Amino acid sequence: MENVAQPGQKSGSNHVTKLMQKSLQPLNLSQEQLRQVKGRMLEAMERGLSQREEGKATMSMLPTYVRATLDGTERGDFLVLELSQKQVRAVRVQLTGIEQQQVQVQDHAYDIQEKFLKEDGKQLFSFMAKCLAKFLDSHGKTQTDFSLGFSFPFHCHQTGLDHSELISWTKGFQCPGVEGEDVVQLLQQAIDQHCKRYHIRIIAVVNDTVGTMMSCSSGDEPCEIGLVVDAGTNSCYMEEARHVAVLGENEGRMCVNMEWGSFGDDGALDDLLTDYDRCLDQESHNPGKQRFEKLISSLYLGDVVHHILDRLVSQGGLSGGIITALPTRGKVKTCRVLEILHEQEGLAKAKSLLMELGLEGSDLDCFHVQQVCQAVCNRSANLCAAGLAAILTRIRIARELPQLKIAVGIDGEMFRKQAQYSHMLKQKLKFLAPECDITFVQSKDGGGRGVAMVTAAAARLFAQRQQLQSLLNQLHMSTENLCKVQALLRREMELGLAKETNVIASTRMLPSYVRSIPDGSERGDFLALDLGGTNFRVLLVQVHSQEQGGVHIFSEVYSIPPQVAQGTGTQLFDHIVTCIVDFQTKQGMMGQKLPLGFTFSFPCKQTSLDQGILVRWTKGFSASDCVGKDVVQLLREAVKRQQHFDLDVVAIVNDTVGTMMSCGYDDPNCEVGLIVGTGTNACYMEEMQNVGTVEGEEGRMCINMEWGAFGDNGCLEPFMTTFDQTVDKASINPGQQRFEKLISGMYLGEIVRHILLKLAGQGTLFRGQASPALQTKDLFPTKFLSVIESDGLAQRQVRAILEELGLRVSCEDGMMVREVCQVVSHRAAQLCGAAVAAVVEKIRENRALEQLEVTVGVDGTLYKLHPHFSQQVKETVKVLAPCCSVTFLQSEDGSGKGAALIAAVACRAAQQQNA
Ligand code: 0WK
Ligand code: BGC
Ligand code: BGC
Repeated sequence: MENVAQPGQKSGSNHVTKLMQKSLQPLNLSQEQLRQVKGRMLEAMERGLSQREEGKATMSMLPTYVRATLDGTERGDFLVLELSQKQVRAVRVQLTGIEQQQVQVQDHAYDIQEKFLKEDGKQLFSFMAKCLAKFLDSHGKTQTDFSLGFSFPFHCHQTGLDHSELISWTKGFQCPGVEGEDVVQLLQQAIDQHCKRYHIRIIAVVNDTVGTMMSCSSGDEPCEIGLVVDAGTNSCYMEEARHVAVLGENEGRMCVNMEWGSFGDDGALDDLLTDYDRCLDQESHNPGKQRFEKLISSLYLGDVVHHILDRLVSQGGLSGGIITALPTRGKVKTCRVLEILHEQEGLAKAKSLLMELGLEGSDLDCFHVQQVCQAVCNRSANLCAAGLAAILTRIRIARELPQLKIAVGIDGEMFRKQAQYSHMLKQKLKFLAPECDITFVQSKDGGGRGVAMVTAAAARLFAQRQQLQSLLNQLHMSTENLCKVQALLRREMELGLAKETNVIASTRMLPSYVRSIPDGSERGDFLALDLGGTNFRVLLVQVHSQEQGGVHIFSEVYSIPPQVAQGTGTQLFDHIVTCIVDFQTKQGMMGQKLPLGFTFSFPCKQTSLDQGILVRWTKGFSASDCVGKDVVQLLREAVKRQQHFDLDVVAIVNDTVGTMMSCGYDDPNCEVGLIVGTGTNACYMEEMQNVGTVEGEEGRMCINMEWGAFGDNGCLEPFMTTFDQTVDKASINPGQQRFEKLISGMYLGEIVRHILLKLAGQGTLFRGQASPALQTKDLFPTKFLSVIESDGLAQRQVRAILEELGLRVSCEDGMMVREVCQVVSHRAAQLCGAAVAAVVEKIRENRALEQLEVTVGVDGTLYKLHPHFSQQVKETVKVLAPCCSVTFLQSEDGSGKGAALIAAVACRAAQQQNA
């Protein structure tokens, strides 16, 4: 073999050139190979993002809980502790300025002794805390209370901005006792121990790529990608939150830490790896791991060069083949490699390196060494470009953009020391991501400033959460308080039932004169009216035997315009009769005089089934000349005013009673009626001997509790918040229906609105701007809560709803509004549950039962349509009435059917009496 040098023997230049080509060719990746790397990176990103459980994909694609780039409102004084391979840097960042945000940075770096990379992790964290104490003693004189951001450039599983578990060390760090631990806790413990003179709270832990992205962002040019090529390499970018499966969100964007260093750990790059890479990997302290990092980052490039030179020497490719092997590994530092690439001094640097390696090194050798270094760096830059191209393409496609203009924050030794590096990247990207116009923004002072920005945003979010929590705590109902409410209602029930105290009771416990639930023998056609809920309904109810199909209902919904509900009694009842005439006409029933059951959902004092004196209006009704009047009479008078028309009103029932009867028709266990809709109320079957306001001791009677008025005597004041007071004062019946105003649909939206006003007023929400829309009474119909709280509703839909109401809403605002709705409706459900518990416990005690089985017939839009309300009521009843097993049966046909059944029972009773 022509002029091949044997060990110790000189070799020809042609042979050396060939050897050089052969040695460097595998490093020279073709455009096609790079495009394949880009394609494989895209697949690995998709696998990492779509993983439902952590750690299954090689590239973890970890959520960082950094959601938004900055909005420039951040202000304050923040500390950053930044750990890197060789140093710990303490940074103090002051964000000031009225309009424009000004940033002032002070910092100091402390070298890390090699031992700290391998000794017990606690040592390392103590060392960091001691550096911080030293820094503060020299910088933080005046202030002692700090929020701190921790820049921790390692593979971590984050579950929040301030909670991060180390998955694996890289870059030569091997400290035991840290992997699997929450690094925020480890550092906080060290800081509490070594920085006793200060009160420092870690509120954010950030990967260095995220710090880089944030520190390179400016108000008008947000960076959306962070790229670090340093001892290690990695990238992060703003991904659509809906693509990050582990989050389960589908709104906004979140910064994802790719941990691309581990790309290829599943063999995806094996076809590109050279023997040098395999040797290097085998010799590393984490073989098989961080394959991409070992091809790109500065911790390894020197070793790659060393292996190539070693191979060249062993094959006679350097210093004429005299030396057969190079000294052990680690001699060639990457910083030397980068110096060798220096246009002017590079060859001289190569010479001194060869000298150090014990080689003479001719000029040609120096040139070859430079070629080796260039090839290794080129490959690093090319592979980095392929990775970056994958990110750019993914962002462009996710945002459905033909062209993408984007800024990339860059940092790390390769960028700082090798000006060519970002230039090589740009060149390659022209080919690998031609549709992208990229601006590289070099991080001025490492990620420190960026970490401070994240910390500032975290501090703002934290303060907002504190303010929100402290406000919402007022609405929190402990079980102890719920028991108190239950006991207070029980006492009011007793007061209401007793003849002597009925007038002072806030819950009037009104006898309904309904003594039993239907027994299925009812028959006939009945007319029913259902007034007092969201809609006014007129119904024809045909009651047949089960064989003949049971109950048939024909109904029509009519509206009660506010001007009628708040007009005169005459107008209201004339409107009712007009609707009945319209219904009968449509049903071809004109001239028929069917028995009528009138569901009238307002407190009426009854002395018989067909007579009810209106005690007060509720739920926004206020028609004049009705209170204190028999509403059946008012209806009959309206009928009289209507020519050629007549009605046979045989029963007036409350909607709770109608609902109980309607459900009782299917479930004989149904002895409680519950309404949670526009208003709220309940009724139940009470023992006659306990009903002091009605003569007779035998049997039972259904009592309309009118629990909406519970607390009108002030007994619920301890549970009232300022928001409840405000809603009550602004209502058309201040001081009345206090319990109803804590629970029912007519008021929940207003409670929410007043809370949002307060939060906006204190700057927690809507950037402190309470828009005119928010000042509008009844801006939030209660159905708004049901929608906002529904599971799986994308935040963007929440924001859309709020924006439709004329509010400017950030992502955080949307989340806080949802939380306010959840707390307000949860309290309502718990209070409703406490009241139901009081009723079923009363029935159980009435019957001296160990265990009571009872069904509650329920109706009302809030109970039926709110996504969580009914479940929360059930859970509360379970806790407060453990000896009662309560079934909640939703009424399908409304209380109109119940009113018709009561009319049927009344007619049957009348027939039997006349028989
Ligand atoms: C439907 C019933 C009606 C009751 C209403 C209450 O048929 O009697 O008043 O539910 O719910 P709301 O319509 O007030 O939500
Ligand atoms: C770590 C990353 C880090 C990168 C750059 C890698 O070894 O796993 O978390 O961002 O180095 O410092
Ligand atoms: C009324 C009750 C009614 C309840 C539910 C309350 O405002 O006072 O009579 O049952 O609303 O509709």
